[in-house]
Amino acid sequence: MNIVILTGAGISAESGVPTFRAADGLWEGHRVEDVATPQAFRRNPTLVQQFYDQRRAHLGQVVPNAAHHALARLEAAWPKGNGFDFLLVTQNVDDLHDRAGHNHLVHMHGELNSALCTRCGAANPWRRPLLDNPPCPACRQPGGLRPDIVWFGEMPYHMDRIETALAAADLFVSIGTSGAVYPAAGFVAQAKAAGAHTLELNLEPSAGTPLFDEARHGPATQLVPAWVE
Ligand code: BJW
Repeated sequence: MNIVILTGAGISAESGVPTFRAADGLWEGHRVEDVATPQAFRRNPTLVQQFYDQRRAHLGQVVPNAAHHALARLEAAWPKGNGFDFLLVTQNVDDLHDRAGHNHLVHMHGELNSALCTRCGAANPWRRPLLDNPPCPACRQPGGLRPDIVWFGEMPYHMDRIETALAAADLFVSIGTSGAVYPAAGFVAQAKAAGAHTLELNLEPSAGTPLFDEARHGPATQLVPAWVE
């Protein structure tokens, strides 16, 4: 029995991390699409570094919620090997799944706690501001570090591992995502084509709801523990 779980911003909402497409999804008046692109970074690197520096700092004020903990319990209890596998794919760049405790987790849109060197390509663990243009810890060159975030038009991470897991999935569960951003929005169709049962857990019906075999709507901190137990 292979399970693939996809999470989005909705799972972290009740921890106090804002979602992207809610009424409050603006950052100081900017749409995410205006700060989360390579073009925005070229146009105004200071603004984009500030956006991510603030969000990285905010991680210190939030903790995993009941939904993150329920998924960690599920992974710990899930048999592995001999036809059983577990993969948690998150679109989130926060570290709340990591802190809840996972060994089978991929961050497809990158991580706030990582800095990518545009000169040598190293991904460096990173907790401090990037605004001051610190040198890369790997190559020592200054001024090349950017947020290790997959922006619009860039290739998401771990696609080979995700596609392999989807092709073998028996169960696909999507939690707290609007289904507005590809390629993640297409995972339900890929899992279904592979013969998986598909379940959506989201606050409200999403763009993708009709594609799922089953949908349950409500807050993640209630839906996810109830589904896991
Ligand atoms: C709750 C809740 C609670 C609230 N409980 N639920 C035209 C057509 C098709 C595709 C494209 C197109 N034009 C361009 C594209 C491609 C583009 C794309 O999809 N654009 C769309 C806007 C159309 N995609 C890309 O460019 C991607 N790369 C790519 O495609 O490369 C080529 C490729 C080719 C072939 C194979 C593979 C790749 C890259 C996408 C990068 C996304 N980056 C962002 C920002 C960076 C991260 C950051 O700054 O933090 O990632 S965008 C933003 O959206 C962020 C998120 O991860 C992502 C998804 O958002 P999410 O998580 O769904 O959040 P929301 O806010 O939208 O939804 C929250 C949901 O939770 C809602 O439904 C609520 O109801 C719910 N909720 N509270 C449960 N308490």
